[in-house]
Order: sequence, then structure tokens, then C-alpha cells
Amino acid sequence: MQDTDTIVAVATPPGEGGVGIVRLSGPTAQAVAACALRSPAGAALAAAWPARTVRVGLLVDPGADGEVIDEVIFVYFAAPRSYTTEDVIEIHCHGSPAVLRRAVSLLVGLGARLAEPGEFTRRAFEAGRLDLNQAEAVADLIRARSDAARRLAVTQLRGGLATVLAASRQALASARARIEAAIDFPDEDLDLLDPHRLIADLTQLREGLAELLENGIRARVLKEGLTVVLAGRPNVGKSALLNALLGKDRAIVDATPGTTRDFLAEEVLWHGSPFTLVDTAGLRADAGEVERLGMERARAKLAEADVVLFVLEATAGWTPEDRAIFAELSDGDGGGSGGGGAGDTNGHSRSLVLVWNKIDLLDTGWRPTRLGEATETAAPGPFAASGVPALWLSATRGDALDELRALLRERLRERAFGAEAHEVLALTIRHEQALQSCCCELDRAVSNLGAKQPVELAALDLQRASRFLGELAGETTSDAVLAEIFNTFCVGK
Ligand SMILES: Nc1nc2c(ncn2[C@@H]2O[C@H](COP(=O)(O)OP(=O)(O)OP(=O)(O)O)[C@@H](O)[C@H]2O)c(=O)[nH]1
Ligand SMILES: [Mg+2]
Repeated sequence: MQDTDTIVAVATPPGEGGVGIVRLSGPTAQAVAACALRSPAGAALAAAWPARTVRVGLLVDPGADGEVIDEVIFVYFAAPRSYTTEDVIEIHCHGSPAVLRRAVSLLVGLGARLAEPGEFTRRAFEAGRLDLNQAEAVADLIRARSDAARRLAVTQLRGGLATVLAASRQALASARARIEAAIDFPDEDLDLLDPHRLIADLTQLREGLAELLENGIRARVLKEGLTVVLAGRPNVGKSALLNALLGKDRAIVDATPGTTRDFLAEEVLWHGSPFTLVDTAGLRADAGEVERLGMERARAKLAEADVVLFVLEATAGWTPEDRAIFAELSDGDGGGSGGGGAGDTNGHSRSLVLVWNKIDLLDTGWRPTRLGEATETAAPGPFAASGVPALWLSATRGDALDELRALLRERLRERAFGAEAHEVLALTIRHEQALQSCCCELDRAVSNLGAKQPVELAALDLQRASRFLGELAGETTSDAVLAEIFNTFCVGK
């Protein structure tokens, strides 16, 4: 990738649209565009282009006797006041795949190069117009599916993390300066370095970062949504429930046990909140080879679940097979606690919901009303008074589906608790790792100072902490990380 090239790409999504935008960026953008743009009357353009002015004209192919490709409008953003900080020309064509394809190949023929994914944003980053967090926020904003995700991306794009970190970086720099001074003037160290104050300052700094981390993890739930996995014996109606919740015939439903083999994931938005619903193969002991492979996949999905819907048959009651599955689900991470996962900081305690399906087949007219009321009577054996919510519903008749959706939205809110506030930033895994490492270094420094170790040790700890904060602010980043981030972009951004 050579940054002196002039690059070109279609900036709008593929397909038909009212307008399709071709974007050129680089030192020769104006010269390249001038070869292909004419006034509405077909005259060549004057040498001096007014910047930031919308102009009407024709896009022509000089190599094909000036064939008119489209009537267009175009805008020139003169360096450095453009998205990439280079000369940028945007040509607004009609949103036709044929026009856009021809326009790009024409501009490539005239000397531009096809842009790589994310190359426009990468140039903006390399020129210092955006920091790395803002560049990532651009990709997040483009991908945002819910209003919450959009809001988080815009906060980040407007410099969120860098602003939040400024005070922490300042505090760390001051602590380092005090330690360095104590190292340089060892005889006076007691006066220069008040270890108690330093420990208090570092502890406060660490608490602030830990809070940022916790809120960031919650905000990620708002952005990425909750993963809800349906699990249970074969034939209890998992696939029927998935279809009912989605409101469409997505999974095959059949009276033969073992119908679903592979897992099936589908995203939905309920009241603007994203959920990923995952249907899985029924779990049973005497399964054939293919079914067993399906069960392995089901178990892998269960490990990723935020919420497990344990589907049971109201007509069959609590069977020994259900008991075995329950033992498996509650093995390990908090599956049996039924708590909403509030207060969880590693982002992965799953919560369990019992779903008694097929109540339309019960001949009594009985039907539990509220969740809480249902819990005690509905939760058998190990669930009695355990706080695991239980719902009685019918996937095929549609009873209580709204209650189930409401319960799942409630779970999402619990996970994201506090993340609605404006100052919250959604952290990426990269941010989380850097923050965690920074907190570790601060802990080490505090314990070294507390144990009256030579101050040089704490100085080294703080030096590393400061490097992690720099990484977090998007200043020091390896080429591999950069490549990974920009490769997730679409071409034209
Ligand atoms: N009466 C009634 N039948 C249902 C209900 N839900 C599912 N069924 C029926 O139960 C049978 C099994 O449904 P599926 O959704 O395929 O069950 P599953 O749990 O996905 O089964 P596997 O994929 O084999 O693990 C089908 O014949 C469904 O029509 C319900 O609420 N009421
Ligand atoms: Mg199924």
C-alpha cells in the first residue's frame, strides 16, 4: 500500500439506489477527475476548482469519444480539509451498478488505483485526523443495527475514549514524575516521595479504570446483544419455539425426535435491542453419529450463551433425561443460579430460564399468569425456590410468547445496567485487554510500594501501565493490530 497513490472506490452500498457515490482520494485526484468530468454543456472544466462547492456536470469517457456515462454532481474537498486529509473528489452518480462499475473502471484507466477495504479511513488515521478508536468507531457506526449501538459508536467517534482517558493519563504521568524524581535524588527520597499519597493516587486511578472496564463490558451487550440458546431433549419444541419467536418459518419442525442436527442462529431486534437466537440439536444419550456431532455443536453454543432457554414438555413433566440435561447445564458457570448475571465482570455467567412448552395439550384449563407466580409451582425438584424463572407456553398456539420476549429484554437490561448513561463507551476486546493489563501493572506498583521494595520496580510497573494506556488511546499500535482493524472495513470507507 503506497500512500501517494490516488485511490478510488464506490462509497455507497452495492445495488440500485437513488444516488451512488464514487470517491477519489490522493494527490492526483483532481487531475484524474478533470479528465472525465465536463460542464453540463460538455465543456472542459476550468483549471481552478472551487473547493466545497457542489457542481453539476457530465461524467464522460475520453477514451470512447467522450461518451457520456452519466449526468452527475461532484464536490471537491481540498487537502487538508477532507476525510482523508488529501485532495478528495466525490462524484454523485445515479445509483446504478452499471454506471458505478463503469465510472470506477474509467477512473482506474485514468490513473487511480482501486482502494483496499478501509483505506480511506486508514489514511485519515495515518494523517492523525482520527485516532485508532475513532477509526474503529467508524466501522462500528456503519455496522450499527440498533439505536444503542449507533449511540455508542457516535460517542466513540466524537473522541470519547481519548477524552475519558486524558485525566487518567495525566494522573499516571504525575505519579511517574514523582517516582523518577525520587530515583534521581535518592538522598531526599522521603521528602520527594510520599509513598502513602502515591499509593492512594494510584489506587484511585485504578478504580477509575476498573469502572471504565466494567461499564464498557456492559455497553458491549447493548451493542452486540444477548445470545439466547434453546436447549433440551429432542422433540420438546425448540425449533417450533424459535420459529414462533422469530415470527417466521426458519427451522424445520417435525414430530421425529432428532430433527435438528446443526445449530441455527438468527438475529432479531425487539424494541431496538438485538438478540441472537440459537436453535440446537436435542440432547439425548442414545444418538447416532451425525446427531452426536450436532450435540457437540449444541454444547459449544451453550458455552457462548448469555441466556439458556431450557425447553421442556409440559405434558411429559420432569423426566430423568431432563434431570441429566439440567445437571449438565448447571455444571460450571452459574447456570443453576438463575441470577441475571448482574455484577458479573467477565461477561459470561449465563442465566437459565425454564420453558414448559406445549401447554395447549394439557386438558385442564389451567394457565399460570405471572412469571413470579409461576416460578414456585412450575419449578420442580432442584428449581423449587431457586429463583429460576419458569414460563408455561405453547409455541404452536402462541401463548405467553410476549412474556418470554419481555423476560429476555429484562435480562438484556440487567446485563447492560448502567450502560445507558451518555458517558459510557463500548469497549472492544482490544480495549478490554489493554485496560486489564494496565490495572494489573498498577496493582503491582501499589504492592511494590506497599512492601517498600526499591522504587525502581514501581517505576518499571508504571512505565508498562503507561504503555497500555497509550495503546488504549490508540497511539501505540502494532501493524498487525492495524491490519486486523482495517480489514474489517468495507471497500469505499
Ligand atoms: N401441540 C403442540 N405441539 C408442539 C408445540 N411445539 C412443538 N410441537 C410439536 O412437537 C414436535 C417437535 O417439535 P420441534 O420443534 O421439531 O422439536 P425440537 O425440540 O426442535 O426437536 P429436535 O429438533 O428433534 O431436537 C412437532 O411435531 C411440533 O409440531 C406446541 O406448543 N404444542
Ligand atoms: Mg429442532
